[in-house]
Amino acid sequence: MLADDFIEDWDLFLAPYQQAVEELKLKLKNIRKEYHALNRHAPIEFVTGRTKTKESILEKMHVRNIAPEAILDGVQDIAGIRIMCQFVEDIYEVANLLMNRKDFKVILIRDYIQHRKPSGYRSYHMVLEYPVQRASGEVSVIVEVQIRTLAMNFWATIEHSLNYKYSGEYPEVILKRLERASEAAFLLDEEMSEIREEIREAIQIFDRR
Ligand code: 0O2
Repeated sequence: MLADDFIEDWDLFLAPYQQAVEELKLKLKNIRKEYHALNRHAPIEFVTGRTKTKESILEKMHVRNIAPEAILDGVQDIAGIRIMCQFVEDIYEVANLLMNRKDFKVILIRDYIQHRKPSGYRSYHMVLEYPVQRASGEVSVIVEVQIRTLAMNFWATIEHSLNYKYSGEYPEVILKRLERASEAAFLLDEEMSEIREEIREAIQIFDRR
């Protein structure tokens, strides 16, 4: 059986995921606002969100050999939220904040900061079970939250584009450069963490102007 037969109406299937992404984006932006209102350093720099398209869900299922019945377990990032932070320390502050929320449940954590992927990818992933209120009642959807610094995001965005270009089969020279760039992003994060108090004060002075 094909996933296309398994899911009769894709718009209907994706609607709760879209709602979850919109609601979570708003909630996270409000956390940022709250910090600013209190004149405190906001651990969230900016938030983006997207729902995977039918085509990209089908592609992931094909590449990973996921059976149609296993779509919900196999594709956990149909709804995806990305939270960008200035400092690595902010990532763990945000993770802690999310862990203590009552409006959803954190069901899985993948810390690719402590355990960098072989590709050089670093990011903190949380999988949430998020209840969405629909006209038909409550539906629980799975949302993947990626929390990263701006440097981690820069590297991941570039690597993602290159991955498409080379279909994951990088020439040796590109592979080496990506490794070096990942190390450079790591060092940049370390340097920024060292001087974060200075940077925080400077930003607060600038914001008050
Ligand atoms: P897209 O287009 O960003 O949506 P598994 O690897 O099987 O344990 P799974 O489901 O792949 O688990 O989850 P994982 O690896 O925790 O997270 C998947 C998502 O993380 C990817 O989604 C990417 O967004 C990001 N990601 C993971 N590894 C890398 C990497 O090496 N480079 C980059 N640039 N991003 C990565 P998709 O669906 O693959 O892509």
